[in-house]
Amino acid sequence: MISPVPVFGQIPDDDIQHWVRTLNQQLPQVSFRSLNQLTSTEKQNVRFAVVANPTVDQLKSLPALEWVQSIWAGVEKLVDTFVDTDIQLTRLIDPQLSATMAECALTWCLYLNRDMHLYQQDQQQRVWQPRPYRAPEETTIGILGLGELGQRCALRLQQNGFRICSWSQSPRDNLPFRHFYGEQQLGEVLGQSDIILNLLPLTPATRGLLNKTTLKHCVKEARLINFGRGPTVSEPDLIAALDQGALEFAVLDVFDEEPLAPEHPFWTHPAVRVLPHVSAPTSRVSAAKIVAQNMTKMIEGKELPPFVDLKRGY
Ligand code: NDP
Ligand code: OXD
Repeated sequence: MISPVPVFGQIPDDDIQHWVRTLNQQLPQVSFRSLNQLTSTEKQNVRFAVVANPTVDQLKSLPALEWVQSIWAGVEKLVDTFVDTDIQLTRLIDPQLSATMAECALTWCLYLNRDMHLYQQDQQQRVWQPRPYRAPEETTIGILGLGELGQRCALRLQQNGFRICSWSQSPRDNLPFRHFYGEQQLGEVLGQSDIILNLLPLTPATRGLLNKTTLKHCVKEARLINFGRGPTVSEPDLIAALDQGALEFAVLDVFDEEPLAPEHPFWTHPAVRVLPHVSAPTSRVSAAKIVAQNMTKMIEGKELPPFVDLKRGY
């Protein structure tokens, strides 16, 4: 019999309760509970936990913790907490999440490609100004980060006629589009992308990656979609690039500070669309199935789930 598995993190209590119920339905042989329902003796024996952006204090209250399953795909905060410990971390890899992200990427790429952002600006000025039609085949989308989400987005966008190029840490063979890799080739991908779609994880190497120096490689009036993490893009440098017309528009779902502060200039910038971190919300039902599979692997110990490389940071 394994000790109760706490579910906790910085999400509302109601959400925790929903997760607890869904996980208990998925895996009835395990007792999932919210952290505050565990006695102090039970906390001493906890080996496994399910978390959503937990605090360091919550994690420290579980001295025997060996493995954590996050219900989020991004792990930058957990990596910082776990890098000097023996705790293993599994992040959410869910085909449903990738499909949701690909749907959102397609939505916004079509929107930008058909100049809907410009027509919205025209409407505000009562300007009637048809623009020439541009087919997806005439537009190159540069995808930064070709992981679980980036690959799914690339295929969905390509199926829809867009030209794709991608950029990641390592070289790739046999892709149906051009791939670039490493710091030295970032300029090449930026230099041919009409729309840049950021799906990089936040690590020391990707923090501030899109800044006044690297953004200079962008084609004139390129549009940027940031669905990865806010700090990958320097906010002041992005605003400067938009103000100078070097970039035409930015669709931002992620920010340095979330929620975005009411006084933040992005809210009112005419060339920025603000989204409240909604491009790919976790589906509780599909994620709970994945958590249950990973938990079963951990309990049986025969085949382990994938662990995050804490040194690499993603
Ligand atoms: P993966 O870990 O599967 O993929 C990461 C990709 O980024 C890989 O291709 C990797 O390269 C590349 N990469 C990492 N570091 C570098 C670097 N320094 N230079 C170049 N490429 C790099 O992540 P996912 O696709 O699952 O998720 C990506 C991110 O999306 C998450 O970390 C999270 O921050 C964000 N996210 C946002 C959501 C939202 O709603 N806005 C929802 C879910 C996730 P390589 O392949 O060579 O290793
Ligand atoms: C995630 C996210 O990392 O929602 O899953 O950003």
